[in-house]
Amino acid sequence: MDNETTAPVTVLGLGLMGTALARAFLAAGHPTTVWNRTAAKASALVAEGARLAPTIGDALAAGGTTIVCLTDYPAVRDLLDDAALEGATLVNLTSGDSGQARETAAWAEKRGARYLDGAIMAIPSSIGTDEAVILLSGPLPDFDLGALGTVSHLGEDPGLASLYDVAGLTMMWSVLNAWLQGTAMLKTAGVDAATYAPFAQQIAAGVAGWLPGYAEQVDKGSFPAEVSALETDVRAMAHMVEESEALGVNAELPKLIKAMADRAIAAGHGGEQYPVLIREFERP
Ligand code: FVH
Repeated sequence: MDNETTAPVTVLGLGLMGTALARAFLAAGHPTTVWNRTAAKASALVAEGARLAPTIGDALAAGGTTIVCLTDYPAVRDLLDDAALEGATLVNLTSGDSGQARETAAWAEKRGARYLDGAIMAIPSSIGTDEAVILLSGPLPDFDLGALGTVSHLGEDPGLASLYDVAGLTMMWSVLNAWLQGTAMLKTAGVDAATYAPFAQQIAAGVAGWLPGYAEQVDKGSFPAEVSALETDVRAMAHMVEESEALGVNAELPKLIKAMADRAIAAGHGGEQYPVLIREFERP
C-alpha cells in the first residue's frame, strides 16, 4: 500500500462531501487534482493548492487513485461511460446499494480499472477526523485513505461497504424514529424533548450493550429465554400501542413492532428470546 502522504490523488465531484474529501487530502499533503461538472466549485480548493483538471480525461490521467463522490451511481456511470479507465484505480464513495456497487465493480473491471467501492458513514465536517468512518470493499486498497478518517476494508465482495452502509442507516433511522415516538408520547404530558433525551440516550446505550450476546444467539440459531420470553415482551408492546392510541399520537411504529412479535409467537416462538425475531426479518 502506498502510505506516502505524497501519493497523488484525484477527486471527481466537489459537492459538500467531495469538497471535504479533497480538502482532507490537501491538508494531509497529497498532491490533489480535482474535477467537478460545475468547475466554479473548485475555486476555493485551487486557492488551497489543488489542481483543477480541465477535463475528466485529464483528471483520470493525473495519476494515483481517483476518488469518485457524486450524487448517485447513475451519475457515476453517466460521467465515466466514455472515459478511458484502463489501468485506473477508482474508489467510488458515492452512496448506493449493494446491487449498484457489484454491478459498477463488474462494469469498471471490464473496462480495465481496479475498482473499490466504499461508503462514508460521516458528515462533511467530520471528514479528516477519526470520527469519520470510511468503509471499503473490493480488492485490498493500494492507497492509504487515512487522510479522510477511520478506514475499514470489509472484504473482497464490492457490495459489502454499501450493504453495511444501508444496514447502518436502517439502525440510525430506526433508533431516531423510536426516540421520536417516545418524545411524541411524553410531549402530551408536557415533557419536552430535551428532558426526555438523556433518558432515551440511556435506553439506547443499554440496548446497544445487549447486541453482542444477542448476535451470539442469532449466529447459533438458538434463543433460550435467559432474560425474557417473547410472549412476555409482547404484553409490554400492547401497552405501547394502547398508550399511543389513547394519547392520540401515531401508533404505526408500535403496531409494526407488535405485529412482528405476534407473527413469531404464532409460529411457535413465544417462549424464546427476542432475537428469535430474526426469522421474521429474514423473509420478505
Ligand atoms: N453530505 C452528506 O452528509 C452525506 C454523508 C454520507 C454520504 N453522502 C453521499 O456522498 C455523495 C455526495 O454527496 P454530496 O453531499 O457531496 O452531494 P452534493 O452536494 O449534491 O454533490 C453532488 C455532486 O455530484 C455531482 N454530479 C451529480 N450528477 C452528476 C453528473 N451526472 N455528472 C457529473 N457530476 C454530477 C455534482 O456536480 P455539480 O452539480 O456540482 O456540477 C456534485 O459535485 C452522495 O452519494 C451522498 O449520498 C453525503
